[in-house]
Amino acid sequence: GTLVGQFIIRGMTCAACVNSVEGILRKLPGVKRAIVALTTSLGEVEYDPSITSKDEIINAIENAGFEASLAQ
Ligand code: 9UX
Repeated sequence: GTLVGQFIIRGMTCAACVNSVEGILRKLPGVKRAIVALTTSLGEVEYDPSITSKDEIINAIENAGFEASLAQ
């Protein structure tokens, strides 16, 4: 199966931050698609819930030095 999670990501200040967060998400097992927007601070992640979870996605972003929370 596939779920889509939307996250608020704080602490990104340039395009390289966005690339960094997208790279982290795309390397996370179970993540199928990740798009991050600097202007809105939003990230959208499509993932397999049998492999990863919203909590694991948030932890991966925070381990990279950003702050993340559920957008809804
Ligand atoms: Mo940009 Mo982000 O110079 O951690 S890479 S601020």
